[in-house]
Amino acid sequence: MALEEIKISQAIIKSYKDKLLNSLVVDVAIVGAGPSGMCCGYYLAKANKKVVIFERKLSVGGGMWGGGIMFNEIVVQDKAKKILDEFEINTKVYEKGYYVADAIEAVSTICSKAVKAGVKIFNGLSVEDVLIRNKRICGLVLNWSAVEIANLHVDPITMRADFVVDATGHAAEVVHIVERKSGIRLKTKTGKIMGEQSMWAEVAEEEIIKNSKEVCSGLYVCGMSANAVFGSPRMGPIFGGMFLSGKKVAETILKIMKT
Ligand code: 48F
Repeated sequence: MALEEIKISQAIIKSYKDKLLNSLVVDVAIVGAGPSGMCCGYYLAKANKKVVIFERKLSVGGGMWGGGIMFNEIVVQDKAKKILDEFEINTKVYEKGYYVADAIEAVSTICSKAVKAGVKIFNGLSVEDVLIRNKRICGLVLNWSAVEIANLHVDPITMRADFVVDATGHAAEVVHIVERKSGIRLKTKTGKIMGEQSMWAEVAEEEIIKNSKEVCSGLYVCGMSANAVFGSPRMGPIFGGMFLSGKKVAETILKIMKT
């Protein structure tokens, strides 16, 4: 049978169109496919929720591919090792309480498990704004990253979600948009984004768990975004907090959905 280029194009266009149309109204929309966002998505999808992740880059994985200074190994502590075990990611004991894993195995496995659990990941799409109704964040405004990079004057599209998660890492981009445009008081001590503090792994890994929560009605933060918004330190290439944080936000949202 001869392969027809037009059929190949039709197959891609039709199936992407269906996937996108089916993702315009969801339970949870996550911005950023780094370790925390993918982990959050996995636990939500495992509980049969409709979840999408929008990722600016072509690649998922955020800051995890490069471990520390591009030595592609990650470190996790006791509490988080259980999550890596659940994902069936190999770990080795480095010293008591310190485990190492291959960064490539970690990114690719978490992504695969998340997608197989039902998460739809849209790469190459950037979130440039939010929908706010009655002071609740209830959707996202999307454009191709290529449009953003080329600075083209092209209007975006929108999607709705019952819950939105900012998993954009150090930049906390979604919360910045809300702060800049809405005047909504955030649930931080100051009511504003408090800003990330200098590196202190132990404190950062403790605080990220309590910071992983709702920051204003409808909008949750997980991963490094949580510490940036609530004024906690960064932690460097220990990734346990990222997984635990994504899981905590998923569990929090699931609990609210049940009530
Ligand atoms: O930065 P990132 O990996 O966030 P994370 O899950 O993990 C942080 C760690 O990688 C590391 C660390 C660990 O100790 O400190 O930094 O908190 O992934 C964030 C993802 O969000 C995407 C970005 O390309 C990256 O892949 N992203 C950021 N802004 C947007 C976005 C946006 N506006 N729209 C779509 N994607």
